[in-house]
Amino acid sequence: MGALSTAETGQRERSYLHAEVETMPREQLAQLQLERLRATVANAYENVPLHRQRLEAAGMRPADLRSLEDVERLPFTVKTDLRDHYPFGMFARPQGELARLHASSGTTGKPTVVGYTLQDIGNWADLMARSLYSGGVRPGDVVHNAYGYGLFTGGLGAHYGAERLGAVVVPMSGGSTEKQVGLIMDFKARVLCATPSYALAIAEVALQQGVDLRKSGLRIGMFGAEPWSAAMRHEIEARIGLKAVDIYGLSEIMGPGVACECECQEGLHGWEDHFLFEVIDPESGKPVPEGQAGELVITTLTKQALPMLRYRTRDITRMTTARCDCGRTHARILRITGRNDDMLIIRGVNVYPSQIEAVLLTRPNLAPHYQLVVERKGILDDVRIEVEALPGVSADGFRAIARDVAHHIKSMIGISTDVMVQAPGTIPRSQGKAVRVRDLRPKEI
Ligand code: DLL
Repeated sequence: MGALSTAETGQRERSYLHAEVETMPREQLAQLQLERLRATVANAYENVPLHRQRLEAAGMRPADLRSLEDVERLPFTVKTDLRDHYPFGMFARPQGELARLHASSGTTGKPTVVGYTLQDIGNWADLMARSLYSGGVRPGDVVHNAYGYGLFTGGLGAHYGAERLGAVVVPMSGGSTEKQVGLIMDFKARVLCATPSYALAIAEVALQQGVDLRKSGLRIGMFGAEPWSAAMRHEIEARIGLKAVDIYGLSEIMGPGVACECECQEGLHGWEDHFLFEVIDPESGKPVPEGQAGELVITTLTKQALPMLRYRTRDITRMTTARCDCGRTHARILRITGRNDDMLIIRGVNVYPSQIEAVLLTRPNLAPHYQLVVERKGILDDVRIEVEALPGVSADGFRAIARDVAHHIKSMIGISTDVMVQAPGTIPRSQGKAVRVRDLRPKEI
């Protein structure tokens, strides 16, 4: 029999894929960041007209960066910059030096296109391999990759990382859920890569086929690409019988693997040798004190084809540089609460869907599937929560659940909501990023 992994023995492991850099003292890490920041700003200044114009307008030249704090003097970059310079206007390398393009389709307008040189792809594979390893994946593990392949960065990002690590990848992509279940069982996958909502959908289809994934070989889930609450983590861990690890990333910066949890599961290590992280007040643009919530801003430090200066992610989080039990020195992003764009203002109260999710998952007789429907009633916004009862609950039970949920949302979040309990299987299941909000408010013109 092979040696038991630490996940099985319950001990905390201290082993790293890139030990030297993952445990580098923070002063040394800061020095490395400063050197790389200078090179990145030079790359942006010399090769991207938009960055040059903005840097000149701010009176900044690459040589003016004397310390890491000087990053605050750099102008921000936002998503619309990429759209306004569609498709390749922000690339710092000519087409002949590119190796790959990815794109994300927004809900409106043109997609956001991102490009990579071969070296960018190599760094990405390294960071994804590091992320998978820190989550507990090991060479030789069968990795069932249910992130979508294609223009979305999830599929190919996880694929290259798993290969780089020496794992055995099953390039499944999203969809054909019944087939996914069969292959997970037959190939004895140890690792599942998927969005958290799709992982739940796979578990549900498995049960319908009479397969209990808790009895499968799955031990680790590398879940990300959408916000999910701690309560959702517990739900998934209980239903599939694995350790659910949070992984973060975005295509504008690279793709998955910008930050990832270690086996301590107490925040996601942001890989600071390749990225510079800041948390700012979204209103004032000024940094918030460490530990306070704000918008995550990321500067790439090694990207050749698409250097990004102070990219405003619109993701809301907190960061800490406190030491982690795993021994890694890289700062941690604490769970992404949600995106600025997804924040609902209900009767003056700011609410993220994940806060509502956290309450829903504590209530009995509810399935972990929900949607929020936002409507305009007069001049006020109104939210209806559509949830699903577990199989076997009676119609009277539906009414009792609705009252119970409304009561708990009111007392925990402070908003009054309509709760609509529906029959099992009614809420659409996701195959990638779940749609949590249906916004029926009239569009502003
Ligand atoms: O979702 C990359 C990715 C793929 C990350 C697979 C993790 C796993 P985009 O499609 O560009 O890239 O979407 C990026 O998704 O700004 C966040 O709002 C959200 N997001 C990504 N990971 C997480 C996470 C990929 N772990 C956007 N928690 C980001 C919460 C996440 N939100």
